[in-house]
Order: sequence, then C-alpha cells, then structure tokens
Amino acid sequence: MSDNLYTPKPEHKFTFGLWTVGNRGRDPFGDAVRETLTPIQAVEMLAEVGAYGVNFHDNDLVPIDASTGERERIVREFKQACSDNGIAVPMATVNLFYEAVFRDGAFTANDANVRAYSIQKTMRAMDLGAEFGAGIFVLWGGREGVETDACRRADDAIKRLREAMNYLCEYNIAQGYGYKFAMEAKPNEPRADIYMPTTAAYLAFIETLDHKEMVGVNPEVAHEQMPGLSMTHAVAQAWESGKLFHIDLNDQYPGRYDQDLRFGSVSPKQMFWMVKFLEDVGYSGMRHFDAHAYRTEDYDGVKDFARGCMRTYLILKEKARRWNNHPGIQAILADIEATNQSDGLGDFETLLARSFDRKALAAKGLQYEKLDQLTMDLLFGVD
Ligand code: GCO
Ligand code: MN
Ligand code: MN
Repeated sequence: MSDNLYTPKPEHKFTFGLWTVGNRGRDPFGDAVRETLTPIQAVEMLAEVGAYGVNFHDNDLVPIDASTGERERIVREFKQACSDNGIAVPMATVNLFYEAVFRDGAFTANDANVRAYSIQKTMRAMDLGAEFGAGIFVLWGGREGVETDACRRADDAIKRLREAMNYLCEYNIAQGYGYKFAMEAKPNEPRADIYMPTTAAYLAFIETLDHKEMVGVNPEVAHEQMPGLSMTHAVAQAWESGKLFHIDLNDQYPGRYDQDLRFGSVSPKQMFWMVKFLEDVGYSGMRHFDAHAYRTEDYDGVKDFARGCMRTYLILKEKARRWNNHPGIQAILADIEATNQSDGLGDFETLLARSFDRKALAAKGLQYEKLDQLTMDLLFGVD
C-alpha cells in the first residue's frame, strides 16, 4: 500500500523544466559534468520516472538562431515525443537572461530597443507555448535589476515592467491564447538586487496592471529561503489573493547562493507546512520542480533526483493527511478553536465599553510546544 501511496501519478501534476533534468552541472567555478540531454531524451526520462509534464524556455527547445524550417521540425518532433510518452506541456516561459543583450535587464533595460526585443521574444515564446497547449506562462525577471542604482531610477524600472506586462496581456487577448501569467520573484542572483525581490512585491505590482485578473505569481522555495523568508507564508498570501497560478519547488539553505536542491532535502519541516497548506486548500495547479541534481551525478543520479522530488512531496502529503487525523493534535487544535469564539466586535461604543481581564487572557499555556513535538514525532515516524 505504502509504495503505491508514494508513486507519482498524472493526477499529482508533477512537472519538471527541460532545464532541470537537463542541467549539466555547470557552475561559476566549473564546466559541465554531464553530456547534453536532448529535449526528446528529457521527455523520455520524465515519462520513465512518472512525471506528468514538462516545461521549457523558448530556447531550451528551439535554439535562438534556428531558422523557421528548423523551428518547425523541432516543434513537430517534440510534440510527437510528448504524445508518445504521455507528457503534457502545462507551462511555457521565456529566456530573458542568457544572451548578452540582456546584460542591463530585459523589460527594464535602459535601451528602448532591448526592451522592445525582449517583448517581441516573449510574444514568440508565447506563440511557441500555445502550440503545445500551455495554459501558464511564467515570467522570471532574473536580469531585471542592478549592481549600481546609478544606472536608472528604480521607479522607472517598475513603470517599464508595467508597460511590458500590459502589452503582453493585450497580445494574449488578441491571439486568444488564454494564458495566465505567473510572475516569479527572486531577491538577487544573477543581479546584485532584483527589482521584484519577493512574491509580495509582485502581488502589489499586479494590482496596478490593466488586466490584473490575467496575472498571478509563481513563488519558489529557494527564492523565499535565500533571504530567510517563509515560503509557506508567501504561498498563503498568494493563495489568499487568488494569485497562486504556479509554484516552483526545490530547496535551499537560507543566506546562500541559489542552490536549487532536491525538493525537501534541506528543510523538510518547512516543506511539510507548505505541502500541507497546498493540500488543505485544494491547490489544483502544477507542482513544478525547479531544481537540479548534484554535480556529482550521472543521468541515473538525475533520475534518482527527480524521483526523490516527487517521493518527498507525496510523503509530506501523506504526513499532512495523518496530521489532520491525529487525535492528540486534533485535541489541541480543538482547544485552540474553543478560544476563537466571537460575536464580532460590535460598534465602536460596544467595543470601547467592553472590559478585558488581561491577566486571565494570558494565564493559560497554549500547548504549542506539545503541538510542535507531536508534529516532529509524526515527521520522524515515531508517533
Ligand atoms: C532561477 C529561476 C529560473 C526560473 C525559470 C522560469 O533561479 O534561475 O528559478 O529557473 O524559474 O527561468 O522562468
Ligand atoms: Mn530559482
Ligand atoms: Mn524558478
């Protein structure tokens, strides 16, 4: 039974980017340690490990200098591979960071031609994703930032970002693509400071767009944990705003460079709360793993990595189910809920006239220590 419980199935909506299983282990200090995996080989691997879908940047699939004929052939063959292997393409994205032309940013660059090129490249990436039926378009503004604020006013950058998003929403409407855009925040790396450092920054920005209903967020574990923030709280705010359109799952030691480690491998307890949140609220979107295997691995190790991401998610999901049915935990939650009774605040006079026994309100212990240890026992498997 338990094996079955932890076996990935299409309904779990586990997806990986071509750039994740295809990551060759290059880092700033060393070159690739794995041979290039073609997009078709990546799809075969994803089918083998039990994933639901694959996502790609435009140039993960179609090289930037490909001719129209090459593009058509690549698209045709990749579509065939996806269909042969039962792999969906739920999300598409655009690479606005690799090429030198993006050295000063893309939508926010000072050069108007760079900004126009970036928008055109995104429109073409939207065309490509639409050919595969992708419903989500992720935008990660990795280069939209600075090393020195001498180069532009930060509010001008925000205005340029808004102009780009409004234009792309109009294109989405004109083409009838029906995309939902999911904007992905990150505090730094590759820029010293990225303009939209947190999910909350994007949530505020989105409210200023012409078609805000079309735009949501794509929170990423590593991007929240790099600056020591809570991924669960970011996800909760996005969900509560109706903006959790996509999610990037990986893991990360706080305060370090972007590590993209296997999901749940660093912070299982934090990831437990996040998975529990997603499952409790009934998030029905993709569970996308934006991570990559250690540099020590060959492609068997990459499969171990991909299987591990999904297995850990399913283990945490099962732990969440048990948590919700655990008598000791539920008894404490019932005690907590008993204090949460209210007829409302009433009008100002009523509230101002109420008397509170401040000391009595603070007298009783809340049992959060016990609650947390019961959680730990459950996570450690000794309950
Ligand atoms: C990163 C980002 C990217 C984006 C991807 C999708 O830190 O490099 O997480 O992996 O998610 O470019 O647009
Ligand atoms: Mn990332
Ligand atoms: Mn990401």
